[in-house]
Amino acid sequence: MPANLTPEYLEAERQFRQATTPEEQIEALQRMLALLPKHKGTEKIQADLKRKLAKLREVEQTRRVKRAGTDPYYIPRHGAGQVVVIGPANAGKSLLVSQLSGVPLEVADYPYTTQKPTPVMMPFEDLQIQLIDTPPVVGELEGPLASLIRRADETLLVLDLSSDDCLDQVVFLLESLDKRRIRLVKEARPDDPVRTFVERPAIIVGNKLDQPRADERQAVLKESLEGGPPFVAVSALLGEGLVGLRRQIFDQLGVIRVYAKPPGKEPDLERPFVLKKGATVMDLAEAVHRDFPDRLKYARVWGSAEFAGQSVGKTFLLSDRDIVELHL
Ligand SMILES: Nc1nc2c(ncn2[C@@H]2O[C@H](COP(=O)(O)OP(=O)(O)OP(=O)(O)O)[C@@H](O)[C@H]2O)c(=O)[nH]1
Ligand SMILES: [Mg+2]
Repeated sequence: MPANLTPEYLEAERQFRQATTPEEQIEALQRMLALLPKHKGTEKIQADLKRKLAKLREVEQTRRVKRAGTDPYYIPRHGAGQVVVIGPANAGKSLLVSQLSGVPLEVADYPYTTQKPTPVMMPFEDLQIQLIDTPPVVGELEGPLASLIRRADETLLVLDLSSDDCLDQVVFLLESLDKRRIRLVKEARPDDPVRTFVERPAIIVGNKLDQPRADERQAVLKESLEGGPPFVAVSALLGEGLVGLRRQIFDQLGVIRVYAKPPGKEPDLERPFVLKKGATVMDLAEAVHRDFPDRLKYARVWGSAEFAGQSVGKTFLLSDRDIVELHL
């Protein structure tokens, strides 16, 4: 029986052959599997794809375990989320990350100051968010950095508003990301093997707002990025715009903080549970203890509920900063 492979499938197959990293290979295989017409005639191809996928995942898994600690581009996630900071040379990435985190980093007015990805923690209210400073993107985006961006929760793309090149730079960078099948967006949809792209929430940061004509350039940039990720102009040097940027970084992560309150006791406001936006009382129960979901009867919520301490069911949608008492 003929397999009747679609053009989309053949395109995914081409992507598989051209993939340069195991992550890209896995992604292309997943897409091939999703796009493969499922009938008697394709059973052998299906089995073959599944075998290849299982093999690659295994290789990738051992590679990760081995590389943790030795591969500078493999950085375990810490805190409420992982945010990778990319951009052209000298844009001020390191100074910005340093200002946001309070951790001194090497900053200099020549390119390639930063040689390898450097993770630091940025305090935000009662949370810590991981920021990763990276070496500049010069020319095409390289595989390891692309993989880092895919694994991370969010990307900050930093541009230099003191340079007339900033618009060309962002266009070029977004194109290089496109070639690696990554799209930076305002609100990312979950990864779907049928789609050729992965989406990652991002913020485009125009830095060096203190420089002459930076204002004009930021206006142009803002207009041309309309419909894409949010744009924020800052001066890392003067600390201008950084309060808003921190908030924006948190907002783009798509997480909420929830405080658990044992019945009859005060809530633990020191250690929020970090959950995905859209999480329910049930998701919190799972995060608190693996026995809780089965035993959960109802919850009381302070914050987003209609009135303080309102009793709600398991599917109640939680909001940032809710205080929740789980009743078993
Ligand atoms: N005027 C001004 N200068 C800045 C600002 N941010 C960074 N700089 C300067 O720009 C130069 C480059 O800063 P870095 O933070 O090293 O830039 P980078 O993007 O990390 O550079 P690479 O690591 O080489 O990619 C330094 O001289 C900084 O002092 C800013 O907001 N305003
Ligand atoms: Mg740097």
